[in-house]
Amino acid sequence: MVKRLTPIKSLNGTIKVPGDKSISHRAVMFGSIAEGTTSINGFLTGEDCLSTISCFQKLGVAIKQENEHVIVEGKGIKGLQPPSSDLDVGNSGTTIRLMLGILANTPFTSVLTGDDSIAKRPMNRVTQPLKQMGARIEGRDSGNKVPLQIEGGTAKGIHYHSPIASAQVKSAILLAGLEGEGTTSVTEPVKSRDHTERMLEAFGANIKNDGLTVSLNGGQQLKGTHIEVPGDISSAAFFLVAGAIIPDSLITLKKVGLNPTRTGILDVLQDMGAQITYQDVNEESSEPYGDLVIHTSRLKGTIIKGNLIPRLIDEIPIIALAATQAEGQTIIQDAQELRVKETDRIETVVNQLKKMGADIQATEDGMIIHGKTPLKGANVDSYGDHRIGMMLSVASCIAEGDTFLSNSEAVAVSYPAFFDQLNAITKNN
Ligand code: SPQ
Repeated sequence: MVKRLTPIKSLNGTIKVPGDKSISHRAVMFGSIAEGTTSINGFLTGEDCLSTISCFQKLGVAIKQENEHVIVEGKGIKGLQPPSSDLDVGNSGTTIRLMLGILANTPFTSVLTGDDSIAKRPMNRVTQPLKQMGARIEGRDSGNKVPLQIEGGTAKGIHYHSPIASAQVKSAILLAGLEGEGTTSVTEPVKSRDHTERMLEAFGANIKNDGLTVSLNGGQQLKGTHIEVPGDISSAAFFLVAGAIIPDSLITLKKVGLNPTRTGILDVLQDMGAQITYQDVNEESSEPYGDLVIHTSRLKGTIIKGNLIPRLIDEIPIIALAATQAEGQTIIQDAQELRVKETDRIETVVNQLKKMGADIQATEDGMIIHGKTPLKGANVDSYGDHRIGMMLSVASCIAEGDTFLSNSEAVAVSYPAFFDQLNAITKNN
């Protein structure tokens, strides 16, 4: 769908961002292999998380979803049944990679497929270690691409030294180890988001954290629990940047997840000069959260690299837009993982923002942006990538003239109410 987007004067109001995508996926998955009932509040009803529900329903799990409330009736991993048709993960990398870890311990064969974007994304980052643990996995490109066929058994514990900082890799291996034999450890080069570790503990598992290494013993039975999903900071990011770069704006974002492995965007925006205030922060719950207030701010360029990258990897498209409105140069490096997301996010960000007049160049592992440049309306494309679609929509707010966004429907992958919420706080007089 092509959506016409018009410039706006300011944004003013309060937004309850949707539930965290990473946490919503995990709540359904862990509830499905736990024993007993799991209730989930604040579940993200985006397409990706609905794909997770439908895959586990196909595996025989009783799951009832009503808007943001989900009830999962888990019967342990042994309660999973052979699926009668392919497990379609849609656009969701998290669904396929974590599910592969779970299926490494099921004594039946499953076939996993996804959309055109998933068909391009590398799976050997999880299939290789899972094969080392004993799973039999076949697929296109030697088990690197979907469709993938997996036959599990009892996974054997390994100590895996991951070449990349990836929560999906870490989680897939830990999930395989949890239901397998012996001790499983994952060591990462830089710490990735730790929702799996936190939530496994909430489900009663014993996890050992030692610097960059996470370990667990096999044969631990999860017990159903209640999960409150905080707002997704990756979704809040679009309004944080919108609030900073659109004149005369003031936005309050309610109950945003503030897990330190995800808050790199706040550190970077503050470093760039954004005025952000925290209110009602709750650090006691297993996933911290709080309200964020952002005002229009004068931004300056910055350097984003190293350990910071995994803490803001999904926010780089919208940070790049912020950088076009910042004085001076912004350099983003060490972010080569962007090339294997829903699109090659280095190429799509650079190509689409260039069409709107940005001074931005791609590098091997990031981009260089010079600001501040006025943006102009253009024909742009999300290429089916939700985060690119939302970034371009925020860009259109400050552009001169109308913007036409192709494949705008992609935003529903993680933020179905994005356009409605943007319209609700738009002030044009
Ligand atoms: O699930 P998917 O498609 O991989 O989604 C993305 C996103 O932008 O929403 C990445 F494209 O988020 C990943 C994130 O980049 C979600 C995730 C998780 O929930 O574990 C971890 C990150 O990926 P990775 O490869 O670094 O583990």
